[in-house]
Amino acid sequence: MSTAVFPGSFDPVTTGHVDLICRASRMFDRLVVGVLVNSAKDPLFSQEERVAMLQEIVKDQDNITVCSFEGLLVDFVRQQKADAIIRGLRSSGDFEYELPLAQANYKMNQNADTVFLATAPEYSYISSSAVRELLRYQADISEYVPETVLHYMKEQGMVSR
Ligand code: COD
Repeated sequence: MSTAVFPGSFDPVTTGHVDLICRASRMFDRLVVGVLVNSAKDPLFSQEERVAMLQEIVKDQDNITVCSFEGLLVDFVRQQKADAIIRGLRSSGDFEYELPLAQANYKMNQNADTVFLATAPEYSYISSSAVRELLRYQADISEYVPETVLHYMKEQGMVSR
């Protein structure tokens, strides 16, 4: 059985992340979405909220699980008995950042290669940091986040539209 881990901060999960999750889940028998604990000093959403939103989003997809992890990614990958790490590439800037990470991870665990998926063009401008910035100005983020996240933000009074 092939298993991949899709790690990230997901603060918050975006439509770009969800596209990648769906595509990766078709490539592997099992996909584990790993939410990094303490990814930022002052996250927009707690780790429990990020996990809960992701779980709601993937609830109908049997081969996807969502877990939080702390420490080194390679240790989480070993613990999950995964064969691959999924990462998304939006631009050459992402590549510059991701390549040394993938190489360092490979050096620490040769049993799990990093697999890069090119972002679908319609999501290439989307990032969690853009969502956080737009929220500060109460701008429309409906194209940036899945309905589950938008709904949660409305409930919390974080967005008005
Ligand atoms: N479309 C498609 N993919 C996207 C989009 C989009 N619009 N936006 C983001 N993505 C991709 C990103 O490229 C990334 O691959 C993934 O989604 C997750 O993104 P983020 O921003 O939520 O998560 P990151 O990049 O902050 O995650 C960083 C890790 C948690 C993977 C990293 O910090 C880590 O591994 N930490 C553990 C410690 C460790 O092992 N460090 C490595 C030492 S060498």
